[in-house]
Amino acid sequence: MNRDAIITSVQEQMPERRWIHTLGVMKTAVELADRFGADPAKADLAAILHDVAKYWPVDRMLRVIREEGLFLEVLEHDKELWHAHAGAYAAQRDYGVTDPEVLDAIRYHTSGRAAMTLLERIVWLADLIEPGRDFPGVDRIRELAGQSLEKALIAGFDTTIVFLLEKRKRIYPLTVLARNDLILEEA
Ligand code: DGI
Ligand code: FE
Ligand code: FE
Ligand code: FE
Repeated sequence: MNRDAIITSVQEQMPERRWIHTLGVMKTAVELADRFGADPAKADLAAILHDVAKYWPVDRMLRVIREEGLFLEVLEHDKELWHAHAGAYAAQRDYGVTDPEVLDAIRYHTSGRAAMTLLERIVWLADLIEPGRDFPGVDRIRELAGQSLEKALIAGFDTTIVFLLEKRKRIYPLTVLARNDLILEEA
C-alpha cells in the first residue's frame, strides 16, 4: 500500500485528536531522524502506523497478539501496552510493511526494550515529545533531545516510570530493561 493510502486508512480508524497526535509524531520523528542519522522515510512510516490499533476493541487486539504468537507475555500486562503489538501486526498484514526495523519501532513504541535500535529510540521519543504533548517536564525532555538522544530517552523513561508509580500501575519489565540499558550505555 502506498503512503497516501496508508494515511487515509489510519486516519479513518481514529478520532481527530489521535490523528493530530499522529501528525505530531510524524513531524517529530522525521526531525529526530535527520538530527541523529536515522532513515527519515522509515521514521515517517513507523510514526504513521504506530497507533493504528489504539482504538481496536480489546478482543481484536487479543486475537492478533495470539495469532502473532511472539509476545504472549504482554497479555499478562496492562492493555495500554497491547496496541503497540497489534499495530505491528496490522502494519505487516494489512499495510504490507515488511521492514523489520519499522515493525519493531511500532512494536516497542510504548514499552521500549533493552538495546533499542536507533529507529525504535526515535519513534519512542517522538511519541512522548511531539508538539501536542503537554505534561510537566516535557519541555526539558525536548531540550535534551536537541543535544543527546540518550539523555532525552533516559529522562523520558524516568518520567514514564514515575508516572506509572504515582498511578500505582504495574511496570512492564521491558520498560525497566529499556531504562537500565540506556543508563549502562551512558556510563
Ligand atoms: O499511544 P500513546 O498514548 O500515544 O502512547 P503510548 O503508546 O506510549 O502509550 C502510553 C500508555 O501506555 C500510557 O497509558 C502509559 C502506558 N504505559 C507505558 N509504559 C507502561 C505503560 N503501562 C504499564 N502498565 N506499564 C508500562 O511499563
Ligand atoms: Fe501508542
Ligand atoms: Fe510512549
Ligand atoms: Fe502515540
